[in-house]
Amino acid sequence: MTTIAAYQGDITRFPADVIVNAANSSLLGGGGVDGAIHRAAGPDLLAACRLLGGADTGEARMTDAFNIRTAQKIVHAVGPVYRNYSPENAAELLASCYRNSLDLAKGYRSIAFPAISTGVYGYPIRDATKVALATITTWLAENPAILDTITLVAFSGTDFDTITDSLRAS
Ligand code: AR6
Repeated sequence: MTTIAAYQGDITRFPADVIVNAANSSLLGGGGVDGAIHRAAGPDLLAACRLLGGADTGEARMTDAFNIRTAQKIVHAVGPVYRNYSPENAAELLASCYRNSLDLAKGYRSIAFPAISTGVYGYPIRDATKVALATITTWLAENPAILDTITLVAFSGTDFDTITDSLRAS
């Protein structure tokens, strides 16, 4: 039985075997949660990311967590820029981020996701949370008893409220 939980705070300090980064397709860092993860993990993370050669929207790649001692691995997922797609295609690409991240976390016990694409990439938090929860639920049906906990990490209080509302309704 896998627990789906919500947490408000900084994902770089959240204890989970795998933490997910909301990256861009260069995988070379940026602002938002990406910047926070690179600052906390240290320069070895950038060196590791350079070797990955980027990733397309909807894809994910895994690295070590370096100086982030609360995690073992970081998954770098590239979410869609919301305005660049139809809502249906954006949802499919966001779902693909969650699915690919969960697939990479097989072999670990816990994973924590930030609200991918809902910052500078402009995906409405409520819609993004629905996609996240639907994708996680489907993945769990196909992959039972692999993970103990999947945590959705909100940075702001309003995002946390949206996520807990959606969790309660699901
Ligand atoms: N812990 C948890 N969540 C955070 C943190 C943190 N430390 N910092 C921000 N968030 P964003 P995106 C939340 O913009 O929309 C970067 O430059 C934030 O409040 O980080 O996928 C990349 O390099 C929001 O809810 O990611 C890309 O170029 C969520 O994380 C681009 O931004 C995602 O916001 C990706 O944009």
